[in-house]
Amino acid sequence: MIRCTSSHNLRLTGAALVLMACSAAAGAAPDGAMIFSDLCAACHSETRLGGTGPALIPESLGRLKGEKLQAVIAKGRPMTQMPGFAQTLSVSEIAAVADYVSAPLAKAPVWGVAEIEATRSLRDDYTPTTAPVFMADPMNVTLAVETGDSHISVLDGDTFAVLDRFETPFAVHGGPKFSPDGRYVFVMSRDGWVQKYDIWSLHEVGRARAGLNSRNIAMSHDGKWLAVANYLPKTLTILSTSDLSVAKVIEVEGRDGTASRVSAVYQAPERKSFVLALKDVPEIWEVATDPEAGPFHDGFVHSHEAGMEEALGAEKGLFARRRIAVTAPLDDFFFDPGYRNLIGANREGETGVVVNLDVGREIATLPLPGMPHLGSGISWMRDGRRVMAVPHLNEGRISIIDMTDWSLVKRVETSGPGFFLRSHEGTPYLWADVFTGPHKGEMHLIDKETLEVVKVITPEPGKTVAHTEFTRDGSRALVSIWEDDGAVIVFDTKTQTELMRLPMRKPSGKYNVWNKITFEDGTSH
Ligand code: DHE
Repeated sequence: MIRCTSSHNLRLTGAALVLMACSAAAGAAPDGAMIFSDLCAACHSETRLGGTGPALIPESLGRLKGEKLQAVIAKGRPMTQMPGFAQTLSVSEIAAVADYVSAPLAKAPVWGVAEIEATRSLRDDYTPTTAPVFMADPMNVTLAVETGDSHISVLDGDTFAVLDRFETPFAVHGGPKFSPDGRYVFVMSRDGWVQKYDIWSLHEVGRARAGLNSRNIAMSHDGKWLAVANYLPKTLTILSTSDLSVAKVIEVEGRDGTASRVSAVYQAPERKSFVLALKDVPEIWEVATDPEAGPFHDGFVHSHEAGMEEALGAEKGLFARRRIAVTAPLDDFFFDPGYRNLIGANREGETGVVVNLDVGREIATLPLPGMPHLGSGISWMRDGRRVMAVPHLNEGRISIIDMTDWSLVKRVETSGPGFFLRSHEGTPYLWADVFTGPHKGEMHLIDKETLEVVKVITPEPGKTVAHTEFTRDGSRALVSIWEDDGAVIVFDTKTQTELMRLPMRKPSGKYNVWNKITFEDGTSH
């Protein structure tokens, strides 16, 4: 028997301890898989697909790789269950675990109807009320997502009192989606969990894991279905909003059979459909949410001859699917208010495209260099013409596009790359943040008529200040100090003075019920 002298934490099992200590003594590279199994699997699961802790696969880790990932393993994550392993593992062992979790899974995991159903749980302590359990205006309720400790604060939109603060799944991303009457809200995490919460009862209804790595969710025009765009597996999951049961899992494959991730899915209420873009294949799909829909012809083949639908594979009815070919896969997109046109961009490209959804083809290109963030696009009427504004993720400017002739009206220079843009018909300004770089604490107010920056607010120099939401009447703007010991600041939109500061844990997006369910000009999808 080899006697080893290196000291390892005694939480390791005997077999792992002997193997690791001996491999260190023999100069062999540490075994990341074995260390993972011993120290990490209890929370993140042997499959790496997540348990009480998040999934540890490249799709979920995203930009968290190399030294950054090793630092998280060494130091842990404050305010979470993730401990630091610097005292337990050597530098090379930490690197081995980081390499192990950064490697793609050997086999694509199966995540179909049965697997999703097995995760679905409805709260047995939930009893729906017949009226809101609070006095506040339910239409002015505003949710603030706190990513620092995975909670959502439910705010009274008049007094800003916290009506409830409930726990969410880890790493909520994208806008929560409200039922058309504003009573229920659905929240999605990057690990594919969908949570249903009853705002009137201030109570969670239940949750289900609709994917293993997901992008965003969309609500159908009638509030009956929730679409979940997934990266892993390459599917679109459709859940029933009533009890989160699976209505359909659609395998996402291009016309040539290539499987694809879904960049994002949005509802197109006027069209009674979901519209999604495929990330790995140059196609847009439209999926009907109307039982009377169709026949849906593929955008590739335009034949309206009677009797040709069957031969062309046209689909009818609920969840009928139509494909539209585009020049390059789209990462992100936006619609005109009538949902006739989709404005999309591929983040690597220099141009955006306008796709007319009625005729099923591209009709214009847009000059949009610099990673446009179309998911944050907003539009409004200016001088009788509708214009849209888009921030860029790697350039300090905002592009303003005329939505009638698709010309570039102006590039508004800001002090750094921004992430979110918001406005409201009750304010003459766009509120545009700077998310990265030395000016990350600056919020630009841009006049919607002159397109000039009229004011820059820096509520807390040096801290990230991002994402604005307005109250129902637009008289108040809520802005996040996007830090662990952060806050949501309430501004008077007329005077732009600070009225109040609500302490929060790394607050990200805020979402006002009224603005969302009425598709208020100036709000995101
Ligand atoms: Fe987001 C919305 C894509 C990184 C916070 N983000 C969205 C939407 C898309 C998107 C498609 C619209 C979904 C919706 O609301 O239905 N986001 C992407 C990316 O591709 C990107 C750049 C890379 C990625 O990792 O996915 C990205 N996003 C981030 C972040 O790093 C942010 C700042 C922090 C986080 O929580 O991950 C972030 N994204 C947000 C937020 C929204 C969002 C808060 C909702 C904004 C809204 O007002 O609706």
